[in-house]
Amino acid sequence: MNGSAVADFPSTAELVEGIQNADRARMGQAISLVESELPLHRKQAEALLKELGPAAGKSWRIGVTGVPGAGKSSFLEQLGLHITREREEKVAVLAIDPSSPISGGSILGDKTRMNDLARDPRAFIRPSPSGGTFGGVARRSQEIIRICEAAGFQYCFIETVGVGQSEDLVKKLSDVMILLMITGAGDQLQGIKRGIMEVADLVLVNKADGNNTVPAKKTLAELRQSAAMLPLPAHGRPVVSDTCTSLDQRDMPRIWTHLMDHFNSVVASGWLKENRDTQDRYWVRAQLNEWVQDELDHWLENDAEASSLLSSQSSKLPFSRSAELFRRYQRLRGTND
Ligand SMILES: Nc1nc2c(ncn2[C@@H]2O[C@H](COP(=O)(O)OP(=O)(O)OP(=O)(O)O)[C@@H](O)[C@H]2O)c(=O)[nH]1
Ligand SMILES: [Mg+2]
Repeated sequence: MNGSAVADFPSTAELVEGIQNADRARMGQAISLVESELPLHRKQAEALLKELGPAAGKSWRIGVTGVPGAGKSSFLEQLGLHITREREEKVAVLAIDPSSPISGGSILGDKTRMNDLARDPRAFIRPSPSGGTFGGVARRSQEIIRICEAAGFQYCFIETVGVGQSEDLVKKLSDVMILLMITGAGDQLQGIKRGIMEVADLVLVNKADGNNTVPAKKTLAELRQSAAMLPLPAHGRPVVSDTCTSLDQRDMPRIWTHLMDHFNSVVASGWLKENRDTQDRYWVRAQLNEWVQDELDHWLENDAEASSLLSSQSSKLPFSRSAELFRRYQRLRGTND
């Protein structure tokens, strides 16, 4: 782009039109726009999302988590193909990766393991960027989901990449969480007792095929015993568990029924709407926190008095220095706005 540091995007109207036609290239540009941290882009992103607003919010959002190698990508490929081919509906898959340096390698793997789905005209796959400490996809997932919804994708799957904090994030983006498990992982059952099941609405013991069919059923039975001792999830519906294989489509109609039963129940109880409102409040605060933090950092680095107080060699205690900085910052906020 003429060597300029600011990448230019098509006009908001062009992006809106492209998204409404589910044009992959335009969707990609719109996602890059909302991921951008430049203030100029933020303004355009705000305008774009406002335009998309009325059409957005109409998909089911489904989080998929599980230890590395549990088969999340393979499962999404099969369930995704079930939706696009059998049901003739549209599917978006996003990967969330808050710890990119560790799991960057699996991103490429994800691409290869969703080969057929990636080529399907009814599917849109957005892998997580492989750099950065808190990937753009994670930071702007809410907005990316809205772009997919405005493009008519009825189902947005969000795959966690890596373990740990990503479950929490994905839970805050999803209406329903699927936990994929595998046999022979005793520590996973320990994990269940410690609370990993608390994030899950549907638990599937994957790879229940060939020689592993019987062990998978045994794992399912153990899992049900453990689950029976756990408190009910917030929506009040007991966790559903089953086995499945992600080698092909054979189990997908059954899994689909589990999912739809869940949606019917949480829509009827009013929980889904309530949960989305709670999630929206969380994301508003998270976004605000991020901007205020950026502003504060900018001030600390660029205001001469602030940076000298920060790096003060004086005998003042850190607590007093922060208190003074905070008073100055408040004064600044009071006079500048
Ligand atoms: N036999 C069998 N193998 C499976 C099944 N699902 C996945 N696999 C295999 O398990 C390996 C890991 O599968 P992935 O789908 O990449 O697992 P993942 O959970 O997405 O892995 P990460 O993204 O790296 O965390 C691959 O070699 C798959 O072919 C299954 O249902 N049955
Ligand atoms: Mg994967």
